[in-house]
Amino acid sequence: MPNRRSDDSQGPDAGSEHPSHRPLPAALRGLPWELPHTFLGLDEESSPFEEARAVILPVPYEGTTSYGGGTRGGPRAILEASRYVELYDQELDGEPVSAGIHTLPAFELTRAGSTEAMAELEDAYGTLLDAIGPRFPVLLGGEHAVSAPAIRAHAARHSDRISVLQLDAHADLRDGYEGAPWSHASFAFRCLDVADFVQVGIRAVSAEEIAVVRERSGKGLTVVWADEMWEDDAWMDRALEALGNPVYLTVDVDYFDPSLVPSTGTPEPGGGDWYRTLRFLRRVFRERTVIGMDAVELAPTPGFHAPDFLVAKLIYKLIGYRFEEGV
Ligand SMILES: [Mn+2]
Repeated sequence: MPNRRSDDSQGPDAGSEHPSHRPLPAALRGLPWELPHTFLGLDEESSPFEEARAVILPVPYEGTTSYGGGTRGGPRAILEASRYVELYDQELDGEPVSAGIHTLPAFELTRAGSTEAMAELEDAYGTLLDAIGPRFPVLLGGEHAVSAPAIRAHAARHSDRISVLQLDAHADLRDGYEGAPWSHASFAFRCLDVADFVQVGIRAVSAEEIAVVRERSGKGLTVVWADEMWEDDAWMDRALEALGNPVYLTVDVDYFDPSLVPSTGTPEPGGGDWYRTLRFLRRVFRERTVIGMDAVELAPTPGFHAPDFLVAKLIYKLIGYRFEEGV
């Protein structure tokens, strides 16, 4: 049973069962160490790779940020916050952690340039996919550029054309941005040749991008604008109808309203809320096969951890939805 030292719900005697840090000599294991900096604070013994059905891959890459920076600190802040997420999920009436969640070390990508770094990531992520088999990969960014290599690696391993569900304030359909073809503002455009897209929550696009939307609309590209999402839930049906199978989910945290997640590089008013978003995503995980996901663009604000916690809890929720039958 996965466990962590801070979970005292098992009573005062649970101390003897607390997992210790594997690399430590036996004589040091009982000391009051802090939780490991892994997802949920799980240590190696309670979340071994072999038994995990989900793997967390931190990719603290930031190369082409255009406005506020800081996404490099995203993965660490998510892991830090995740240590305080309750393991029991009231909505699911279970502990999604029982699926097994293993946190991998972070990828440190080349600084030779964004094109080189993204080529390196596509290669490394592909190797990772081959190695993890049926496990569910969860990439923690980092800027949104990192989603393109991940999507391309998934697409290369599926004979059916994959669908990408993109939760985002921005369409990211620019053909390059500020001279960088593999920019955070271009990740979706870089994948249109290998995947269909359903974009939800969009509320900031350029004239160049709206031309792409109009040209491709209904032909592998569907946009649910943020202002369509408030009257009723009809947009959920429209998004699901457009969504193929299998699905890769990319969550740019600026999808959420900045009142919930102000800690991001390019915040836009009028974004998604918590319960409506969860309702939609639970349907997605029930009605489609989600083969991988990422959460990107969190730029933590020092001393203000609510947005970090929201992202950590969202990821835990989604892992719960992914393995719902087994919760
Ligand atoms: Mn965005």
